Amino acid sequence: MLKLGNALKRLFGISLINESFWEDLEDTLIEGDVGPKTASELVTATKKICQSKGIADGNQAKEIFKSELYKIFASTKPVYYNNDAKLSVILLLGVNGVGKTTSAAKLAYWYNKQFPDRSIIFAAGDTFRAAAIEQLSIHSKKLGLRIIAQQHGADPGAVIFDALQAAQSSGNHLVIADTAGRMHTKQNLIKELSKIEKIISNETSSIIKYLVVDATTGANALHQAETFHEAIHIDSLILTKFDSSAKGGILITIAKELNLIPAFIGTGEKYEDLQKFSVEDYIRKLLDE
Ligand SMILES: Nc1nc2c(ncn2[C@@H]2O[C@H](COP(=O)(O)OP(=O)(O)OP(=O)(O)O)[C@@H](O)[C@H]2O)c(=O)[nH]1
Ligand SMILES: [Mg+2]
Repeated sequence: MLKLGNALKRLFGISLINESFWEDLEDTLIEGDVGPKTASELVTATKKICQSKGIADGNQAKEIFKSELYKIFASTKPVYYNNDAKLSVILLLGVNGVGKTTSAAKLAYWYNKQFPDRSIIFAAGDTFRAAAIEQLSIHSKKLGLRIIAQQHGADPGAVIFDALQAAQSSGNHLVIADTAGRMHTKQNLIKELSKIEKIISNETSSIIKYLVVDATTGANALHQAETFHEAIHIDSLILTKFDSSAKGGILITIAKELNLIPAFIGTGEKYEDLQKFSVEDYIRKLLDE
């Protein structure tokens, strides 16, 4: 499934480690979208332990490497909707085309199955792109869920405010809010997100901010996560397009640098193509399967 995994398994498959092994490992990690700094630190730490323990066998080195990987993920914790609060909001954020709207629909499908007695509505918070409202409306029809929308160009904060009012008066429990794809370099757009968050926090403290990140964008995904996290504190990621084309290493770097991991991964375009992210599964696929 993951290109990085294939390369790592091949590399650790050797019986005797030589000096070029460590260079190859670092190159492999970087090629698999692990950032250069993280790759270098991982290799240095693994090499040091292997040398101190006199390990020269690929398979044993793999186990040391694995425990170094686990250390990176040890303090990360994904955030999920739980049905405790009377009203909760999931806000989907991210740059253009990463899969926010699709993920909004997949999440609605997911939580509808998990908590059938909780009612979900959509807020069409992407008022910037002309077709965005229609795109979410189509999902809402297919899923049989209500959508709160205004016209193209309306204030997204006002749409989300409307959705919160509608949810409160109809007794809905979860508002899943789409937003416009923001260029992460535009500070003014990111400031706008703080305004949306303020509107939500006036109504409920149960808000989950998911940054949607495209797994195929590589190093740029770290930059996106850094910028959004600094601007508006992200709770977890949704890593989309984590199917055949993804190299898979970027989430190691994001976990190490920002202490953020995916709550969910998207593995295709259908509603069912959303899975909870599991560190154990990820590391197993990377090194063992
Ligand atoms: N293979 C694959 N494709 C995906 C996944 N998630 C989304 N897509 C596709 O990516 C494209 C963009 O998805 P959207 O949900 O429209 O992305 P967006 O972030 O809302 O885009 P903007 O609103 O334009 O910023 C669509 O063709 C989706 O079908 C995924 O997990 N895997
Ligand atoms: Mg969209």
